[in-house]
Amino acid sequence: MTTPNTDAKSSPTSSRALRDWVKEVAALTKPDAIVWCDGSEGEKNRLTKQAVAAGILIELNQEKRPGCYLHRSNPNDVARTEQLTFVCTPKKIDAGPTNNWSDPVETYAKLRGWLDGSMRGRTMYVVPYVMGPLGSPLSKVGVELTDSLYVVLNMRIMTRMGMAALEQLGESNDFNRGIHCTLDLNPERRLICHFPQDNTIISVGSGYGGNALLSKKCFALRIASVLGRDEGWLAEHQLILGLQSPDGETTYISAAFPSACGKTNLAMLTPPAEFKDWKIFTVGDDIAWMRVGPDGGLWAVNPENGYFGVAPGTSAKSNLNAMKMVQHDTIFTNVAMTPDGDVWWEGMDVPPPDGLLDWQGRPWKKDSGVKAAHPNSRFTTPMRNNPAWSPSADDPRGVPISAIIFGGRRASTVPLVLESIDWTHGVFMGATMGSETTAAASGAVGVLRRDPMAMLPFCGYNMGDYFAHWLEIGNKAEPGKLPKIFYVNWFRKDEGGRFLWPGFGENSRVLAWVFERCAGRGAASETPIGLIPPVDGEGIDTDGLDVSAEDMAELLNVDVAEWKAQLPQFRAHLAQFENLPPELHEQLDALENRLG
Ligand code: OXD
Ligand code: MN
Repeated sequence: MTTPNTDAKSSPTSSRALRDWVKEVAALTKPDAIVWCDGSEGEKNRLTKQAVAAGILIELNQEKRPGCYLHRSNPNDVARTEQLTFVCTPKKIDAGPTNNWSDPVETYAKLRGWLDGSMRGRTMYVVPYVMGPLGSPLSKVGVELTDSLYVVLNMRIMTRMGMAALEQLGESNDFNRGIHCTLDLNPERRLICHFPQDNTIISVGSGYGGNALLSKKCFALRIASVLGRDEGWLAEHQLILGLQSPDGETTYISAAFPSACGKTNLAMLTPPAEFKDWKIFTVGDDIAWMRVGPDGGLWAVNPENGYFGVAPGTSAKSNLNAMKMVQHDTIFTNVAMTPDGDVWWEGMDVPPPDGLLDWQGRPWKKDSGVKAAHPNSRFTTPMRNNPAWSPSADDPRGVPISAIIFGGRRASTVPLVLESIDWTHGVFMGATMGSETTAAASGAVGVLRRDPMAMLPFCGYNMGDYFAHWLEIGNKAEPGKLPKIFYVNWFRKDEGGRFLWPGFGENSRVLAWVFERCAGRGAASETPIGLIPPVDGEGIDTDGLDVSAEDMAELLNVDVAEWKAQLPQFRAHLAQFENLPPELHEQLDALENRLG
């Protein structure tokens, strides 16, 4: 519906607060038109046509990839910009040492200046959306106002968007307010600002997913983590999967890994032939909202409705389900294009055809030494496209979580899998986890950074308080119902730099051990850093696995000297949190004692 104004008569919402806010933002940004998105197929078709006509989307080969389009970003706008991302709380201490902070009054004033008249000559789209299953008590409503058609079409995939959201909102004023304006994509006027006290986000100057699809990192993590702190639940950077054993028993596992460490691959992995009786179903691939349920256990929903996955490295071997799901109704961003209008990226396991255009649309040469697809190129796909999609993703109750896995990219030190001694030790493992950086955020790649619970760029408040909140959740749950906490590392290398573990589908062997531990069965050996599967084969099922006994021993080796060498880093990392809960200091002391 296109309207030049936001009167009750012409807007489809019965929420007066929403009408007033849309009116207020329109008065500031002065768009030529306002379009309220209804989420219908007709709307999708109309907006897609407009996007193609405007050159925002390129239609791909509709025979090979029906419903698929390619978007090429401005080359200066291809990843999250953490240095331009701010948490604007009245008190700086509430943003904590890991967030950029700016004063809310000054920041609002500056942004208002930039937004004034910024949508002149443009359309302002009103995108109402629900995060979480419709009608779930765990769900939340957000509304994004944006001048970007690309954002609207992506939001349509990533969230439950349109009339359903207005229905869920009803007359309420309880919704996240997100204002997004691309301005002129000038990095000098790019800012992603969060005002948790007002449940508000203002993002300007970027069209990149993590900066511009405000439902995702901005609302479902940074703002939602604050809502979770205040309302007693957790908003986490975690996938959720259902693991079905050969007996048909399903256990739900969530897992936190930093960006581009394989969450999407793990969430929908295909077990190898020897493991074909195990099945994996995807509930979510990036975000989990978790709450202690009436039974005292931890229940989780995936607030999203689609996947915004990293394309390079995705292949039939690494993620067959992803290759199938991006076959139709997918928006690709910054991948390479073949002469017949198909897509290509590095690591697809298909040789690049002649005549390829790179992610910027330039002819690409095989030996040029430059990548054809941007390393952070993406696909946006509806979650129902995934052959492994779990219908429990739509269950308003969520799913009961039996295990939480933390992990990162570590070439050394960290064993293939480790189980925490108890919840508090698990929180300590999450608080001190580290990973070598990737291309999902701008900045150096391959540097070890401590990324607590994979939330470093996404926790909207002081991380010291966040750790305390995790401990409180542990106290709130029934002790016997709390998930077990694990730590995995698929990326360990030998001295020559060779990966010791094949990863991908074979990771299901590790999940099977986790499953058995949760069922109170699998064997485990105690070490100073936690419990690991015994090396003698009682632990990880290695039947049919092409990994030597020496490599297996190395993968599960706990080198006390290496761990001792890490203690000063742990101490320095934890020291930055003034209000660190004493339990975590105690955990560090206890680890030091156990290491001797
Ligand atoms: C993502 C990210 O896009 O973590 O999910 O960067
Ligand atoms: Mn992510």
